[in-house]
Amino acid sequence: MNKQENIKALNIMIKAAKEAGKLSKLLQKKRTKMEVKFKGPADLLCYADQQTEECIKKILFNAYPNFSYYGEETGEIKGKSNNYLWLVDPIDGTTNFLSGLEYTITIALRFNKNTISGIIYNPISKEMFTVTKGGGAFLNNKRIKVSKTDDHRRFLIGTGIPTKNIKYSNKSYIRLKKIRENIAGIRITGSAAYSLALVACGKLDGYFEGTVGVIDTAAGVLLVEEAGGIVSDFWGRNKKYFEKNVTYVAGNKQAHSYIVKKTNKA
Ligand code: LIP
Repeated sequence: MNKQENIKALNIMIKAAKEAGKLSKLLQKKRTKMEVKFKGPADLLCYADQQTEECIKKILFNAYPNFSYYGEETGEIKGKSNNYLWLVDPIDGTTNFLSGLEYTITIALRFNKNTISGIIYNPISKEMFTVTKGGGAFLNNKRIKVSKTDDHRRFLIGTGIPTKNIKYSNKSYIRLKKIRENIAGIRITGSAAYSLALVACGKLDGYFEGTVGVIDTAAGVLLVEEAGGIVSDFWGRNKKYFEKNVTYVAGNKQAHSYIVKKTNKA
């Protein structure tokens, strides 16, 4: 796919996210009447997840009927093209959504397992984060960069407390304590995608979380990298590792190395 074609695919993702944003906001007004199922401990599923994903799928398949697809609720749909794959999380932050809080919609396009473009949309704040590989990261069409904060006492760092694999959670509390010790503050947005987007635009200096899937993070990882940031696993290793062990550390250079250093002391 050349640059033009990648931009065309990005515009389809933006259209799908905006339609899904309108629908999910309408559904959020009926959240107290919605049936909620449990996919696992603190891992909620509701009617809006499925309806919003159907809305996105329709727009993506209309434009690219041969691409493969993997969605948080639908799972895998093999297309004629195995090279191109959509990754879709229709509501990242379902627990937030069901409580009337902000959530995000995230869509990424992969070519041969590499993310080439993606979006993260917060329909409540109307923040549309967009990114193409080699084309930079943007918020509402304005170029964004990670923060320049280099004094750890000023760091504001995002995270999430794991729900899946509770057995890991003790370590995550030790990790949180180590990282929290000498920084300005910790923020839990409830959406891995939104936390990565906030790092990319410099509102958070760094972010770390375990047990979050590539569907939540693919677009956000490219966004942070195109905004001049660094992403690795808890041990500072590259994509081959963080997508397998689903542990993520993202940030500007200083915040990233600070978190990895502290993580390894946990
Ligand atoms: C959520 C992640 C969040 C994590 C939650 C949950 P979901 O994804 O975005 O970072 O802390 O446990 O995994 O389930 O709302 O798509």
